Amino acid sequence: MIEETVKNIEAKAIEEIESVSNLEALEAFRVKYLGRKAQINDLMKNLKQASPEERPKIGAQANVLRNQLEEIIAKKKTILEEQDFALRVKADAQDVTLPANKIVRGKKHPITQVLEEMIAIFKELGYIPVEGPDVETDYYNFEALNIPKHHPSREMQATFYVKEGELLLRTHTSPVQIRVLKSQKPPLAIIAPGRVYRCDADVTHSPVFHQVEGLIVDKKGKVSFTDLKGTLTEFLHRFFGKNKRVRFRPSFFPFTEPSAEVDVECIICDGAGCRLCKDSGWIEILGAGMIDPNVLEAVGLDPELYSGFAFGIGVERLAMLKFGIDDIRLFFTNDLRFLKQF
Ligand code: 2U9
Repeated sequence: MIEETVKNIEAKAIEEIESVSNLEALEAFRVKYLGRKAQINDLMKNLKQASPEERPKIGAQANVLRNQLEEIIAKKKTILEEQDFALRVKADAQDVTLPANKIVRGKKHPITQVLEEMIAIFKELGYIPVEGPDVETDYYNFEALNIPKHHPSREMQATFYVKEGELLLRTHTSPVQIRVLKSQKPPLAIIAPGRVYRCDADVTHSPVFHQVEGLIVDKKGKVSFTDLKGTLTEFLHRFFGKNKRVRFRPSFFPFTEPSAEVDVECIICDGAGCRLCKDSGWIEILGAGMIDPNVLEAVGLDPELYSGFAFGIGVERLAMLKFGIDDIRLFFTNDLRFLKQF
């Protein structure tokens, strides 16, 4: 009778364990066969009614059954846990051969690129970059540079005034150099890169643009006009290539005497003549000259003891020539279709 019940429980359990397919179902199985309300417990209750001779037999059989059920459950648990682990590994798997997400990289603005290249060249030639304020006084921007009030040359540089006749947006970076000359003793070789402002706007003029100006001052006789020619020719050769011819023409600036304008062989037609160079074969690229004695006096240097040269270069103009751009406004409208090309 008891033996039969044990066999039945065993058979049912073996049959049922087959369809247990996950750990929750296994727990339900355990509760059903070994929990408080399990049939195996009824067997133990029957023990009380059994005769003293039969009791050990029943007890032993119940224990064998309990051990058997525990073993079945433990085996199944191992199988299910392995299955579970395999499934999770599969679900978490990363395909390391997939291509990585494309990294969108920003680029430097073409003006920044050209500015940095110019600064690098002048640094190699021994010049030290200096900076100064965008808002300047009339004195530093004009007076000290030999451009007195009401002088016609002020009209060459249509000025944005912050306070009429007193404060203005610098029209060139020359005031930076005036500040250095007033505070440091020569010998000095500096460049002043930065933004400048002029009330002017068309395809070749922007109200905000960039300049690199430069200046060298030493004891009189140390730097000559020949040094100026050599320095600027070297700069242009490094920037545009050694094959480009360079020429110097006499010119006038209030802050230099004598003065020159410098042309480079046309970048587009290589000197043959085209629309850009107006069939001349040459492109005007920068201005320069020996520092005017009046400017040296203004910063407290005796023109009998000191001399030097200075130059001014428009960065946008160089960038337009380098990249073949015919409208300066493209640099300032921030159209990504334009900017992405550099
Ligand atoms: C000091 C003394 C002299 C700077 C100079 C030029 C000639 C010049 C133009 C180039 C293109 C301006 O950007 S542009 O339109 N500049 O031609 N600039 S000499 O002379 C100085 C500067 C500072 C103390």
